[in-house]
Amino acid sequence: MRIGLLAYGGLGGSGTVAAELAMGLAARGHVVVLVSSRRPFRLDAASGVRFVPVRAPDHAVLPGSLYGLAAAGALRTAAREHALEVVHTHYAVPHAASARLAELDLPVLHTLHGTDVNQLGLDPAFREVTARALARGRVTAVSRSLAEQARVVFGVTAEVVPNFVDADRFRPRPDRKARYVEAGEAMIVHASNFRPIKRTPDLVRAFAHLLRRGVRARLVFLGEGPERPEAARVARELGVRERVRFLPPTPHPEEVIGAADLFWLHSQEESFGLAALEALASGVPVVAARVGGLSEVVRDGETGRLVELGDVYGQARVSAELLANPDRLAAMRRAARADARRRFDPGAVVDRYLELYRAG
Ligand code: GMT
Repeated sequence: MRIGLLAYGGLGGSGTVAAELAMGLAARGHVVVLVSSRRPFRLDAASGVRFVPVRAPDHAVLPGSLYGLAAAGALRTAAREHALEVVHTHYAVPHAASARLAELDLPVLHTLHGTDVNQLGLDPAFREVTARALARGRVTAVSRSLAEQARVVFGVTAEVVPNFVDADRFRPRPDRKARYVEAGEAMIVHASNFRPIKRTPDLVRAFAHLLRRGVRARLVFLGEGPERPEAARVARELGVRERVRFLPPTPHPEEVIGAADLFWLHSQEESFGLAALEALASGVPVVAARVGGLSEVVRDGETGRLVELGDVYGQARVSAELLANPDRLAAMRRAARADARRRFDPGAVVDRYLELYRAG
């Protein structure tokens, strides 16, 4: 098929999913055109995916950049020039409306990712126009939790097609642990875009509690974003800065995540938690706040532990318990990897999207 994807680029999870899907489709011989604000971080230049940037001009008369309109224009041009047969948008605001505005005479599938529904989707500026655009196509959501929110917010029925992980790439890498921590120390990793919704300063607070329990550990932050300075400030304030390491974003997060003992998240909201899934596939149990779709990804007690939102003591306590029990941790590591492989296989997800494209 000739498939057009419209997604945000950069570091975000929705852009990562779109890039991985694009590469999976291209590897099966489909022609894939990825229209995006920026080149997705993980899009491999050798994948064969054609990248079309959205150019949103600034003009003195405009109140701001008209990204949504420019995305419609780029999509329409791409559809014509590449003879697209189907379009698949990722992240509904503004991409669902952009696809409608492009007036494509093609089947359109929309995938909802998270804050496009429960934050931007709730904004009166976007809600109705997005709901009407979604109603014109088929809709999927990355978790049951998000599909339920989409029903309430947009009045749409979304099929759940979960995110997926390449378990050959995301695999245990214990040999790399010595690069990040000293012998005898536990390695805890968090990877994100450091937006306020990720509550990264709370992770530092939880880490300080962990150290107070006598656990020898280091917290490795992977990524970049607005709250990174605040996380560093809290680490200094709590006297743990020298045990917290900040690493820049990398197209190869698997090399860091796979070396860890635990992966931490404490997001305010998380429709799925792609980084958590990547940790599980790497054989790294996840300790996280029980929000959104995370309980669909992490099996509490089997592949990780979930605590109540805001319970930074709980985050530290359950982590200390796991780290103090090597047999339990090893069993959880095995269960995490096996479960991720079984339930979030890329092949099955690519198959399902192809069925939806063909169904029109
Ligand atoms: O919705 C967002 O906040 C942004 C989005 C992104 O582009 O990073 O993240 C969402 O989509 C990811 C991929 O499906 C999910 O893994 C994230 O859980 C989800 N983020 C939130 O729900 C906060």
